[in-house]
Amino acid sequence: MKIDELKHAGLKRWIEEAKTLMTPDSVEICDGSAAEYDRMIKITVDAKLATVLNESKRPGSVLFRSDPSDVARVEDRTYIASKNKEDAGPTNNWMDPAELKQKMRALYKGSMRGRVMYVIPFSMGQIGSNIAKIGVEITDSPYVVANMHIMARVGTKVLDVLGADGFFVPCLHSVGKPLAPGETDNGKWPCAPMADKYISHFPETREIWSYGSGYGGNALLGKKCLALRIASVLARDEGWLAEHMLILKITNPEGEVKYIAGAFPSACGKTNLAMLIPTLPGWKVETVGDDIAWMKFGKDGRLYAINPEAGFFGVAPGTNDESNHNAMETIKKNTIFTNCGLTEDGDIWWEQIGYGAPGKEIIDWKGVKRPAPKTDKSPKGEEIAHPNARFTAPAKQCPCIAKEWEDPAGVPISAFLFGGRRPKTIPLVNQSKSWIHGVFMGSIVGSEVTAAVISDQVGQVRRDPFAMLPFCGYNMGDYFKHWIKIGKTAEEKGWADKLPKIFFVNWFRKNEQDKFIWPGYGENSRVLAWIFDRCDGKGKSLETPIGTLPAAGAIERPAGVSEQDMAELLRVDIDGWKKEIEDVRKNHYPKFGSHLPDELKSELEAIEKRLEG
Ligand code: GTP
Ligand code: SPV
Ligand code: MN
Repeated sequence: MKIDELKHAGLKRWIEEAKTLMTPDSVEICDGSAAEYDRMIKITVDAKLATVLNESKRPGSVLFRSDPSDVARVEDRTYIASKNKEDAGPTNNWMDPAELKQKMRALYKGSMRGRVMYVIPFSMGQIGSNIAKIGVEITDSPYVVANMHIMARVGTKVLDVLGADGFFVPCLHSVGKPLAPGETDNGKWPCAPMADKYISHFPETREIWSYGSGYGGNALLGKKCLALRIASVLARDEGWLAEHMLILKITNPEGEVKYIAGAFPSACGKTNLAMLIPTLPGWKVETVGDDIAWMKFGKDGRLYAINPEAGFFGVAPGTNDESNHNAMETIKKNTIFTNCGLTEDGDIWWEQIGYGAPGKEIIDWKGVKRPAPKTDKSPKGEEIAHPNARFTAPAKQCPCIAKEWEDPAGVPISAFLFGGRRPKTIPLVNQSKSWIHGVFMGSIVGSEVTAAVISDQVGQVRRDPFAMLPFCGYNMGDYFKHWIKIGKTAEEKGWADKLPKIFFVNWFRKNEQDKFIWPGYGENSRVLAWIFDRCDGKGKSLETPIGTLPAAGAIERPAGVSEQDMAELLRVDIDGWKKEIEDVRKNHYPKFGSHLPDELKSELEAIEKRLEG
């Protein structure tokens, strides 16, 4: 399709502007076909950016190695450029939109020289569903085009729905590496130096401008940029929720079904929980989504969630047949791997894949030949796969995908889970006493920073409210208010009892030897079963100053967890909580100033009193 054949005048104008600014050699409008996907892969293979994997081991799959400066999201370089700084709030980087655009225009000038400019029409959510949103990404990266084919619904059919005057979010992307005449990438992942990378959002005009990175959430703009940062602003304005949440379907031995949504920060277990195989007999878990949930009230007063994505961009290391069998099945074919190891027999490998690498040598994520590890572990800093190595795979290949995963009406949510990596203090599970107590607890979630972000804070605990710290497109204090408002809306309409119940979980408590106390993964089904029962007002429980915990024996002990461990996992550590709450009062809540809702101040005082008890 040619630009002239486009029906949408605004889209046409925007493409022409981008072309004039970035001066690509040519422009291609993506149709979303399988042939197009294959062509993108061929281009990257010819440029030595991708290696085709062994067809008998990993059919239809390729491995990319990125630049060492371009291996994860870059929060320091991510901007919310609202007109007023206050609207971006204390947790986002801000710059004046006009100033930022001026800076970025200078970078974009000529940045696609020697490259093709691809125009990718995409839909987040089922094409044509009234919850879905259309975006159009302009990019000079065939890697991005191929990934977008998997992660979103792309192509001509999206343009048909967009029509002549439909709303779309313009998403501008350039890797920021123009090519001289005759130059090719020749095996070197194209990107710009760190100081020139910008992942920018203009919430008022619903625009995304990304420059200089080709990796993950920095470059696949439908995901974090549109479906969370821009969508959170739309959700605030329109009365719905755009959240960093997995969605799972759980069936108990009696055949009763519930849907649970869970927000954990990046690399804290969403994909794994969404695909879990219960160790508890008779229970079943199926996947609706593994990263993002968009939720609206249904006519019956329940919150209905859709997964706006079409694929998984999952953390590779730690994924194995035991921890996540369903993910291992999903990535058996038609998968794009990034920053994994490459074995002698042409397959991928990573730390904790469950087996040592075959053969004598392996190529690590930097492209360096190394002795093949005999076990599946490597010393810290010497990993064969980058700790944020990822797989991109179609959701429909997942053996436990729920049959309703593409239902445009969504699934009704019974429970919200919040959690993070907390070596101490936070118990295995804790139910909130009310909606507002749940919002309070969501607002104070803390977690160790993981390799999903380039940061010198990796391993340190930071507050990550609702697992949305890097993804909220507006003032986080106002975001708390929005959650409170959702509760009030339900109350006013007589739906309060239909609101999801709110729970806090922590699979990551450690003992003195720095080992996880809780086995996690499939054993998390024991906690899900208690939560399931609590949603029906069942499940033996205990009222405590921090919330409602399982009574002793209410969660059956998994093998390898001693009675003492179990008591520790469910202990209310009063002194630890006093410190936690003191930190919230002194360091966390003051950041939000006048944007902090009074309801949360009251909750803070109430928990302080209960802890003094
Ligand atoms: P993003 O895609 O970055 O949003 O991450 P995610 O929240 O989907 O995390 P994911 O499920 O990919 O897990 C990240 C890492 O945590 C992997 O290495 C997992 O093996 C590990 N992990 C997941 N669940 C558990 C658990 O229950 N216990 C322990 N100890 N580790 C877990
Ligand atoms: C995350 O960091 O939460 C991810 C990976 O899901 S990325 O798409 O890179 O944001
Ligand atoms: Mn994520």
